[in-house]
Amino acid sequence: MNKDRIEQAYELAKEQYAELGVNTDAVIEKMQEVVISLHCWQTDDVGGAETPDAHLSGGGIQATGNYPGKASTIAEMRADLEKVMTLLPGKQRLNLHAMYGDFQGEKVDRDQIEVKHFQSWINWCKAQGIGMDFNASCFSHPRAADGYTLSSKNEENRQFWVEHVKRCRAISAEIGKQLGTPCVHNTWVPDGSKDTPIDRNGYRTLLKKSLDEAMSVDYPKEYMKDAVESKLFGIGAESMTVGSHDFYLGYAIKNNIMICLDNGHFHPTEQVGDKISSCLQWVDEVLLHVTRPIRWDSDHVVTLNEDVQLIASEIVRNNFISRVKVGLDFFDASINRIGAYVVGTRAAQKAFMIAMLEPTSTLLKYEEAGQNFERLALLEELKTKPFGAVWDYWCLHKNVPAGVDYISEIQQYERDVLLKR
Ligand code: RNT
Ligand code: ZN
Repeated sequence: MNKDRIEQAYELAKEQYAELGVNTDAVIEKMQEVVISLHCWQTDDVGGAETPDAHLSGGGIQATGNYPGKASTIAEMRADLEKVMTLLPGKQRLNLHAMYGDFQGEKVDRDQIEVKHFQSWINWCKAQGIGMDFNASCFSHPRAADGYTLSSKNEENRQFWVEHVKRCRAISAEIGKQLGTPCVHNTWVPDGSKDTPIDRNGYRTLLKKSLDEAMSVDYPKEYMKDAVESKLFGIGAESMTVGSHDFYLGYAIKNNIMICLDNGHFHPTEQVGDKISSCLQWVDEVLLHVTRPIRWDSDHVVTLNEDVQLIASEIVRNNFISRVKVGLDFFDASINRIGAYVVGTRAAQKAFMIAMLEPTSTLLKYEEAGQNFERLALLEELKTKPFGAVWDYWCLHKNVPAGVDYISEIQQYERDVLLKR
C-alpha cells in the first residue's frame, strides 16, 4: 500500500473519530498494551518435537488437513514464528507446549522434562525480546490413550501426569525468572467419557486431588502464574468432560489462580465476552484462548467476528487489559500455516483496536439515561466508521505490511521456504 495514501486516509479517519470524541492517536498508543501470546502449535498441527509421529500415539487433540510446508523441526518452527512476527504489528509473546522441548534426539518422557530441555527456547525468546508462556502437554501420549490423564483411575498414569504438571510449573517459574516477565502456565486435560459415565464425581475428585498435588509448590507470581482451562466436550469425550467450567471456575476461585476461558469450549450461544466481568469479580486474572469454534471443532483460525469483538470490547471498556492475558488457540492444517497465524492474530488485534475506537462514555451516558435507541444507533454507526484507515496507519507506524500486503509476502515465503521442506 502507498504510504502517503495511508497517511491521508488516517487524517480523514482521525477527524471522523474526533467528532465522536475518540482520539485515534491515543488509540494507537494504547494498542501497545495489547500483547498476544502466539501458540507455537499452529506451526506443526500440534505434532510436538518428541518423535516424528508423537501425535499419533494417543488422543486428545486433532488437527485436520495436510497443506504442505508444516514445520517438522524446532529450527523450522522458529523460522516460521520469526516470519510471522515480522508481519504482525505490536508486541507478542511465545506460548510453548511442553511437548516441544529441545530434546536433541534424546527420548525424554513427559515425567522427565527439565529446564535444560527448554533453555534454547528461553534463549530464543530473549533474543526476540519477547516473554514466554508454557503449557503442560497432557495429551498425544500413550498414557493418555484411554482418555484420562490427571483424573485417571490408573494410579500409575495419574501420578505420571501429576509429575509432568509439577515439572512444567517448575520450568515455567524458571522461564519467568530468566525472561523477567511472569510465565503463565496453563493446564488443560482432555479427560472425559465418550458415553454416559456412572462415576462423574469420582473422576472430578481425582482431578482435584491431582491438581492439588501438582500445584503443591508455590512460586512467586513474578515468575509464574497458574491457569486452568475448562472444556465442554471433545471428540471421544462427548458425554462428560471432567474439567468442566463449573469445576475449574471453582478451583480457580478457591486457589486464586487464573481461569482460562477458551471461547471454543462453551455452548454455542454462550459468550466468553460476557464471562470476563463475572470471573474477574472472583479471580485476579483471566487467561484467554481466543479461537473460532465451528460445529464440533473448537479451533478454527480466528476471524473478526462478534464473539471476538465482545471479548475485546469487554476488556477495553472496563480497563481490564492488565488483568486479562490474551493467548490464541487455533490450528488449521488445511491452509498456509504462516497465513493462519497472521490472519488470526491480526483479527484479534483488530478487535482490540475497534474496541478502543468506541466512544464508551457517550454510550454509557445513553444507557444510564435510558436512551437505548441512541445507544443502538451509535453502536450501528460505529460499524461503518473508517476503522481500516486507523489499522493501516498502525501497521505503517509499526513497519509491517498494511492492508493485503502481507498476502504476497507469505506467498513469497511459501515459495522460498515452505515448499522446499
Ligand atoms: C484443547 C484446548 C487446549 C489445546 C492446547 C493445545 O481443546 O483448547 O488449550 O488446544 O493446549
Ligand atoms: Zn484452549
